[in-house]
Parts: sequence; structure tokens; C-alpha cells
Amino acid sequence: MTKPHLVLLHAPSVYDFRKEAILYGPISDLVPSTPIFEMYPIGFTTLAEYLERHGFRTRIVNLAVRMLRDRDFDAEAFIASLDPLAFGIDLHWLPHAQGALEVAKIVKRHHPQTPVIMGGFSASYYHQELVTRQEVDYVLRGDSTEGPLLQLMKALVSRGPLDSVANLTWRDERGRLKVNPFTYLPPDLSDVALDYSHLVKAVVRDRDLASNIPFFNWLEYPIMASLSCRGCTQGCVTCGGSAYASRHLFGREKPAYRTPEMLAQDIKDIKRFSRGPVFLLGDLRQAGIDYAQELLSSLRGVEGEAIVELFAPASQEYLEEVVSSFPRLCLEFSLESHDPKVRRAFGKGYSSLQDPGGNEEVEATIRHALEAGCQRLDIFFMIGLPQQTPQSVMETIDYCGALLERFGGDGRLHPYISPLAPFLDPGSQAFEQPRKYGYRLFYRTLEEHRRALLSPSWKCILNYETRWMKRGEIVETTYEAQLRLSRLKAAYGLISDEERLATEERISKAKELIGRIDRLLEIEDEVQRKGELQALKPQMDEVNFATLHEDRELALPVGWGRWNPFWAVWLLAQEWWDNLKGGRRAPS
Ligand code: B12
Ligand code: SF4
Repeated sequence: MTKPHLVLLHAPSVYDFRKEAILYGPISDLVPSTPIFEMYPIGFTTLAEYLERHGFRTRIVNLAVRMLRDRDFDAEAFIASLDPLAFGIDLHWLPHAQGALEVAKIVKRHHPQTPVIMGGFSASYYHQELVTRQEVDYVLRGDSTEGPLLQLMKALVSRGPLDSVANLTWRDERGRLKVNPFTYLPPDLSDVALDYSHLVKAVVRDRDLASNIPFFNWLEYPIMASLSCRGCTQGCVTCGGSAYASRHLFGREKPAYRTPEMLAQDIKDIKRFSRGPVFLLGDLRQAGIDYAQELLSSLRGVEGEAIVELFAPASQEYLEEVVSSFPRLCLEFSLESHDPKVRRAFGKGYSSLQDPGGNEEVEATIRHALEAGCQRLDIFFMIGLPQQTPQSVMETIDYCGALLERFGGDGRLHPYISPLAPFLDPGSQAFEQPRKYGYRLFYRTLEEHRRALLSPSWKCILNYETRWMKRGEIVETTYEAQLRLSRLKAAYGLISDEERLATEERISKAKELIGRIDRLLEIEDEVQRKGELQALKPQMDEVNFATLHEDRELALPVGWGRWNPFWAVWLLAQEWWDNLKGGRRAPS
């Protein structure tokens, strides 16, 4: 096993989640992760592939998954046993503020001379605050850091100057803050490869399957993502990856797209070795309808499940094309609210164009998608939006009932609702100008968010409330809305009665726990307060995982034999052969 030059570490959101007593709430119900957000950024895969292509051995270690899968896994001892030239830690999602910094401290404890590099959206936002911390040496800013990371690795190997490393924030030998210019912002994604074969090979080379697993139950549900772009054309006001945020954070005026040919090839490559669903991230129409049509026409009749996103209503013709390319299609459409007024305040203006007062365009899209033969249509709603009251949320549930009555007869339409949690994204319009959008922020700095993550319940972790809903109301409304939605779903056969009962039981336990935690927080004596909260940990953990939705519901059915064994064996053989030949050329 050759020593890696760079180890990329992904932390759990809260490092000591196995010890800390925290009621996380339904913050991750609509993503494949558990509430400790164990999924590492896709960027790990593109960074590793890019560095390897340029001769730097890179190893991915998903500490969060290893800690989740094995209660006795000693993350600190594992980190101590590694000895690379540098460590990279993602602080992409702000909910990792506590975990990522704690992991950086552990790295420094055992490897004081080894550089710690951070990157990701949140690291980019908080770059200056980060490098004032002893545990962080470098931050690479941007939504694309393949080039700068290579420059930095080369500079570290040659002990060369750091002033010319693009997008780098650092401290010089006299401790002075240096913010290098933001000069690396590729306009397209032609030099980036989302190459999962690298992952398979890394498993053999490092003899370590567990560290490469993207999220807890990925082996059972091997969903793979393909990436059409970096950046976004949309203006959702709470989103830290919106067009506004990309422009202000990264100077990105428009998204960088992967060409339709390259994206089609990525999808075919995925399908060659995995039989799990492929998730096409981002609405394919963002680069224009011609782009989408070119991609779709080169992908006619792709086998297996595919998940495709709609950011706005779509025409009948487009939906028919998508279905003919992906016969086993799951469409995802985020409406956020049934109420066009709320949706507009959130930054989704489509209901104001042809249909200012209603949902005709939305409903036409649903009808066309189902008529075209889409196998499943997931509709998402959110709680915690501008102009949205508890009453409005309940009306959203009524609207779900109306949609199910009209379209839900055959079980293909699945509505979901979840809170905007745990954080309003830094860099979003609402975070930057909270009052304008009716938000009140409780935490602003990275340190404030880090501390907040150790609070005992998601009600205290939430970094915002709105003019229309206090934090407590967001929590109560979420639980009430989900109770009602699960009853509706059971009535339409989308979940079984046992699942409904299990959901109801979990929600009632969670509500009771929130009340008890609130009362315990009033205890003045810190030792007593902490002790009593700690005593609740077993009950908190019972409801911590999948509080609201049964995991089974969101997951698409994955057939027997999730992997193509011949392809996997071929990749493994290639890696063994490379190793026999002495591996790829490494930099001196
Ligand atoms: C796709 C996506 C997802 C996918 C994740 C796929 C994945 N594994 O990465 C899914 C749907 C699962 C998801 C989930 C979540 N997401 Co999301 N997601 C996005 C989206 C739409 C695109 C991100 C993307 O693909 N970027 C491109 C890829 C290739 O690059 P990358 O992974 O970002 O990595 C590059 C850089 O960030 C950087 N980098 C990243 N890590 C590191 C580490 C080092 C050491 C270095 C040097 C560089 C570096 O370099 C990489 C390569 O160039 C963005 C919005 C947007 N328009 O950008 C939101 C976004 C990133 N997500 C966000 C959030 C909040 C979440 C959730 C927390 C939501 C929730 N409560 O459930 C979860 C967290 C999931 C988890 N960790 O378990 C916020 C983040 C805001 C913030 N600052 O915290 C964003 C900005 C907007 C949003 N609200 O959706 N998400
Ligand atoms: S939430 Fe809105 S702005 Fe953000 S990535 Fe999704 S569509 Fe784009």
C-alpha cells in the first residue's frame, strides 16, 4: 500500500455524536444521510481523480460513515495512524462546523507539522475566520478547487511560494492574513471527471471499503450522482448556492456546465457498473432547452432508475422526451409551498408569469408527467419560508390531499414536507439581508454556529426564525404537518398502516422530548442540567434517525444484484496491474 500524498477526511456534523445528547430532528429526512450528515461532497471524488491524474496519491476517508457503522471505531487512533503530506477536510455544509473543526484539532494534535487544508462552500464563506484558528492552515475558496489544490500540493512538495496559489487564504510565517486573488473559476466542466471507477480502484489499493462509502446505507442503496453544472440559474432566497450567492461568493456570473456529450458518457459509465439509481443533479434545462434535448437524445432508453429534477414547470413535449430517455424515471419537483405568494417571496417567480393567482402550470406539469409515463413524481414542500404562517403550512397539506385526490390513484405521486433546517445558508440573500426577507438570525459567525450545533435540540440549533413563525412554531408546525401528511399517505396507500403508526409514535416521542429538553434548559446548575439531558440520550437516539419519513419511502426500489460484477472485477484487475507495475508516477 503506497503512502497517500493527501488524505481527504469527511467529519460527522457533530464529532462526538455517539456521546452528545442531541435531538437532531427531521433535518436530513429528504437526503440519503442520517442527521449527522455523513455524506461527503461529490467534490471529493472530482478532487481525488484530478490529483491522481496529476501524480498525487489521494485517499478519501469518510470518518462519519465509519463512526456510524461501527460504534467502537476509534477515529482519533485512525487519524493518528495516517501519515500523508497534507490533510484536506471539507467544510462544505455549515452543519459540519463542529465536526470538521474537531477533526482538524485531532489532526493537529497527532500531526502538528502536517498542513490542514479546508474547502467547500462554508469554508469559502468563512475563510478568514477559519485561518485565524490554530487547527486550520489553508482554505481554498470556490466551487471549483481542483486546479488550486494541485497548485498547493505542488507548492507544499517543493516548499515553493504560496502567493501564486489561486483562491488560497492563509497566514504567512509572521502570522499575517493573506487572501490570494480569486483567479481560478473554470467556465465549464470539461476538465473535471466524476469518475466512480477511481473509487472502486481506491477500495482495492487502500484495502479499505468502509472509508470510501458515501453514506450509511449506500451499499444497500447505491444511488450515484451525475453533475450537469456548478452554480445555479435560480434565485431561491434561502439558498447558499443560488445565482446570487455564486456571484457574491465566487464571482460566478453563470453556471459552469458539463457538455451534453460528456454528461451522457458519465451516465453511461455509471450504468456500466452500478444498477442503482442515477441522480442527474440540476434541472437539465438550465443551459437551455437545446442542451437538454441534445443530452436526452443521446440517452434514449437508459436502463434502470434515473432521478431528474425540475426547477420550474415543464412542457408536455419535454416531459415526454425525458421519459423516453429514462423509461424508469423519477421526477423531483420542489414547489416549496402551495401558495404562489409564498413561493414568489421565496424567489420562485414562475407562478407570477402566466398564472399569478394559482397553480395551473404546476398542475399541468404533474398531469403531463404522469401521462407521459413517469414512474414516480416526488413533490417537495418546505417550512420556514418568507410570508409562510403555520396556517399556510396546514393549507399546503390540504393541497397535498387535493393533488392526491386528483392524481394519486395509482401511487406514483409522493408529496413530502420538511423544515428549512438546521440553517439558513450563509451567502444566501436571506442570510445577508435577513430583515428584508422577514428573517431573524440567531447566529452569524462560524464559531456561533459551531457552538449552536452542540445544543440539545434542533429547536435551539435552528439559526433563524421568521416574522411569521418563531422557532418553536417552526418545530411544532413541522411535526403537525408531517402527522397530517402521513395520515394522507396511508389513506392513499403510499405508506402502510404500520409505517404510519411508527411515524406517529416517533413524532409524539419527539414532541414530548422537545418539551422536556425545554424544561431542563431552565435548570441553572450546569452540572445538574447536563446530567439530566445526558440521561435522555437513549430516548433521543431512538427518534434521531428518520423521525418523519420512513427511509423506505423516498428510496426507489433497487433490484437484486446492485452491482455489475464483471465491470467491478475489470476495474479491480486494472488497479492490481497498476500496483504490480509500481503504481502511477508520484511527485518527488
Ligand atoms: C447536489 C447538492 C446536494 C446533494 C449532495 C451531493 C454531494 N454528495 O455532494 C444532496 C441532495 C444529497 C445535498 C444534501 C444537502 N445539502 Co446540498 N446542494 C447540492 C447543490 C445543488 C450542488 C452542489 C454540488 O454538486 N456542487 C458541485 C460539486 C462537484 O462540488 P462540491 O462537492 O461542491 O466540491 C467542490 C467545492 O465545494 C470544493 N470542496 C468541497 N469540499 C472540499 C474539501 C477540500 C479539502 C477542498 C480543498 C475543497 C473542497 O472543491 C470541490 C471540487 O471543486 C448545492 C447548491 C448549488 N447550486 O451549488 C446544494 C448545497 C451545497 N447544499 C446545501 C445544504 C444545506 C445541504 C444539506 C445540509 C440539506 C439538508 N438539511 O439536508 C444536505 C447535506 C447532505 C450531507 N452532507 O449529508 C447548501 C449548503 C449551504 C451551506 N453553506 O451550508 C447548498 C449550497 C444549497 C442548498 N441549500 O441546497 N445537496
Ligand atoms: S435551492 Fe434554488 S437556487 Fe438553490 S440550487 Fe436549488 S434551485 Fe438553485
